[in-house]
Amino acid sequence: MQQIKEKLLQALEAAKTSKSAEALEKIRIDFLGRKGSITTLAKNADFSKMSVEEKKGFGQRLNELKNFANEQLKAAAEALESVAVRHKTNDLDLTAPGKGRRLGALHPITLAQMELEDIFQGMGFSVLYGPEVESEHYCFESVNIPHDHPARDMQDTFWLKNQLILRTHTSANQVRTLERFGAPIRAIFPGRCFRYESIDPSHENTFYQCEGLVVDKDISVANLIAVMKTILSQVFRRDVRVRLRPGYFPFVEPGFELDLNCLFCGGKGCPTCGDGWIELIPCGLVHPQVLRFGGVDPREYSGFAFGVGLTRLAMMKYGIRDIRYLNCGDLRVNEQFSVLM
Ligand code: FA5
Repeated sequence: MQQIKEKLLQALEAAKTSKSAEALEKIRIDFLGRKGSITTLAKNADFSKMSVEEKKGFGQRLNELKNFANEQLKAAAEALESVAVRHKTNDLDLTAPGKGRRLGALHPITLAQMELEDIFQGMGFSVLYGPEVESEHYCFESVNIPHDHPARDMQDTFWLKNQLILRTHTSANQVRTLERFGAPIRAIFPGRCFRYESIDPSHENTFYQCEGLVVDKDISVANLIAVMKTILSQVFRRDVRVRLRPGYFPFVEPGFELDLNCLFCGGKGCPTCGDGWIELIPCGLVHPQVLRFGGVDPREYSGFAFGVGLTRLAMMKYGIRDIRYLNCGDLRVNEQFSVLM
């Protein structure tokens, strides 16, 4: 029996190196199976030649041997399993590519919008948001663009089936706001606008504007220009060249276009700007008819309004030459701005 015990231990030791469940099963069969050495030992014992005491002693030792073999096999199987689990869960493969965690980044337009909101709030403006799905009335009629007005052609529109539209400009909030809050008012309305446009480096069908509206007593073009200058110097934090030229919008009188000297080409002309100037902030004094539509008496109040091209402002500020990068969904565009969060 002692010999069998030693053989069993040797076989188990050998099985440790092979680390396979099959090797253990073979040992079990070799020792405890129907023809296994322990079973055969019991079968071949000649009990007729043994005294009662000897029979008793033999049976006891045989049982001890069987128990010993079973325990050893069980322990070996458990050890094998825990190694397998460890390999499955903790396997360290130094050649596998790393799983880095990335920090999120705000979109450059969001960053520009947050900055504008901060600057305007610092000047006492409220920040209001209007609906992107808008009625024809607020988008056009209330800003003095009736159904048959040629100015409707300036903004090609997406129509929904229910006669609502995707707003083409944030000016749609002017009369909404006057109706709700009356005068005096000082507010900006940043948000997304939509136009059926041919896409090029400075035109998208989905872009952002930031409208501003000031209505109070004795508001003049001087107030408008002062606010525009403050905004641009704070946004760009350096001297930028601008030009003011007459512009036509039915909801302002007089109306202007404030253009920014292109920061990419320094005004020489490039694919982003065309002729060296970027059309950035159309503006003007609020047309008396718009005040009337909003329930404000133009004999008592006057005002100015402007519509910052927020997407283009973000492009200029962050050096993005082509507007198409902004909506393309390529995270490499955003990731560059994570440090700015
Ligand atoms: C307007 O939308 C007027 N509502 C702005 C306004 C407000 C004038 C208040 C007077 C008083 P315009 O169509 O020019 O104007 O657009 C304003 C700005 O939005 C442009 O200068 C430009 O910076 C930006 N913009 C217009 N269309 C696009 C486009 N397709 N893609 C990117 N930016 C655009």
